[in-house]
Amino acid sequence: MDALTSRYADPADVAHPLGVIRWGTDAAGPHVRDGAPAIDLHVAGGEGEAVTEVWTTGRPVTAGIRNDVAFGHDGRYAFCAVSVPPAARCTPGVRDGYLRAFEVLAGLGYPYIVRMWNVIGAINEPNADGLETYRDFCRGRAEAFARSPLPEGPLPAGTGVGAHSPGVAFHLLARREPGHLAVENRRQVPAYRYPPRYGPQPPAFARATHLPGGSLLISGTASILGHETVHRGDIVGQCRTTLANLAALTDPRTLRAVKVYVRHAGHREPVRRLLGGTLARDAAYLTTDLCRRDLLVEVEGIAHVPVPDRICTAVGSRSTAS
Ligand code: 3EB
Repeated sequence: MDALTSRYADPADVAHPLGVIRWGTDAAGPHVRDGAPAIDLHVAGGEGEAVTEVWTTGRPVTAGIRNDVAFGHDGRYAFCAVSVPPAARCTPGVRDGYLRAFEVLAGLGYPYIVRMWNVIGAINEPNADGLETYRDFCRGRAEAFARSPLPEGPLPAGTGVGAHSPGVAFHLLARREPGHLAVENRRQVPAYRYPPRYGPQPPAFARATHLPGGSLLISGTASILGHETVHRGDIVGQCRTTLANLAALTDPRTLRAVKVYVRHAGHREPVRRLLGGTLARDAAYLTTDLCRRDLLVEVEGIAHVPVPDRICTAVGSRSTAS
């Protein structure tokens, strides 16, 4: 009962929206509309790709804005959204934005972050120092986790993709109580142990989070084996490996609220043909850049796994990540 989940819907049709995300063609900072915190992300290649996602547990929500962080909470879960303006280097803004979010979550009493999404403008472009923006972002996020006022806990599941507008936007889901599990993927090295060739700070996220209500929130999953991108330049191979990576966590046919991020607009229909027979029919396909130049496709979704038996729980936590 009251499992945390999301669906593509008009927020007016959802009884108690905890957070609303427009995955669309414009960016708009965090705001509260019709009693729910919301953010607009510029990640769709056109209006035809755009979707509105609504998170809910079915419980009444209190929403507000504090310190430029839009939040909603319902006694068990909190959602919050932040945007960070464009800058020559994003580390300081990302660090400060995450620390603001952590303070709001701590103040509301939801200290356990279970899931995060980061959309990053010019993600593969160099910053003013020649460091790739995604790596610059990872440094800022790592600094924030290292200084976090929140108690130690499992790393959240994550998504890190490009945006068509400059700056960084992120949103988080957090719990009042512990009891969730961080899940890793036996086919992949934990991201927090990626070697230094991928940047000065490894990305701090788990491959999935399992919640006591049974939701399995699966991170953005790509064609990575160990820590290496496989099938460079081969969209068919990348789709196949991505599906196999998902299948190591759960049956990909059971995923809901699926998002498929595709780097090249010309790959969207081929990817839909390659994955559409397996993934949910209402999966969203979004054309946007991905965090490694050689990645062509990334997939995320939510499964319902009452007992997490087939999956491996992580050894990682914030302290092993920094
Ligand atoms: C990967 O597996 C692909 O930086 O939060 C996936 C999910 C990826 C989350 C993040 C990055 C992030 O490394 C990239």
